[in-house]
Amino acid sequence: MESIRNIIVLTGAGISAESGIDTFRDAGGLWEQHRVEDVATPEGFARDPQLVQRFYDARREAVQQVDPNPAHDALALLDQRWEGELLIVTQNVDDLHERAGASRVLHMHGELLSALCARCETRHKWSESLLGQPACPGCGEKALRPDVVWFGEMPYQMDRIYAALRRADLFVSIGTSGAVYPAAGFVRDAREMGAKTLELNLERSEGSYWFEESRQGRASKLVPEWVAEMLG
Ligand code: BJW
Repeated sequence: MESIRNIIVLTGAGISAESGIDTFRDAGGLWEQHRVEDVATPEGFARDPQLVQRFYDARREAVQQVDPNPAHDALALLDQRWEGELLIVTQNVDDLHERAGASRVLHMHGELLSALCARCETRHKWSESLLGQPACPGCGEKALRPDVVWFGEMPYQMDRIYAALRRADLFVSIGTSGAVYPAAGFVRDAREMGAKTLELNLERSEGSYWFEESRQGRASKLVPEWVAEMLG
């Protein structure tokens, strides 16, 4: 541990599962309930905006009813105590890392509690429904969409993520299936750039063989254990 100063943590839906938020690809997950092409692509939104707005309205409402779990709490503690560099890159669109008290958080797939104006491209904090086509507070156009990254769109702040990967001594992946790029490729990038790699997941992920170490179990158990090791 002594050689580790800069840490990059990637989180996915599995870290929020024990807070009561559905994952995507587990049994009963969101992609069993909805067709990805319909609700998570720009083409699906163009075809049926109301369907997509309803899908995200329901999730925006649900996320405001749940609380962070011990895995979010442990990462927030690491954020508060770790003196080296730390970046928590989350694929999650919930705000549970922040509500647990973490501040070094980057939402690469956007945020449920934000709306993006398709006209003026401004992002606005948003906790209400988008179904009734409210006007953009910036430009006044009725062009607000969920501020999330759909398939075929560029995730947020990739330059900042790759810069952190280049500096990282340790890359830790938590609760993600490794099915979606570019996040699924970060482990390879991190290894090539010399970082140690660790996976914490309920089961081995699709890219598990790329990690030097993989621990299986619930995030609410594995993450506090790992953070305790790091903080000694
Ligand atoms: C627990 C647990 C517990 C459960 N404790 N663990 C062919 C090859 C390569 C790439 C492509 C390709 N064809 C197309 C692409 C690109 C495409 C892609 O990856 N497609 C794949 C299907 C192959 N990617 C894109 O289009 C991305 N953009 C892009 O590539 O731009 C170009 C570019 C080029 C070069 C550099 C950079 C960019 C955009 C992807 C956008 C993804 N969007 C979504 C929706 C966001 C909004 C929303 O929430 O609705 O993001 S899809 C969905 O998947 C969501 C998630 O963030 C993402 C990842 O899911 P995650 O988090 O891994 O969840 P699950 O459910 O899959 O896994 C949960 C895991 O937790 C499981 O392993 C469980 O076991 C575990 N678990 N309970 C611990 N208690």
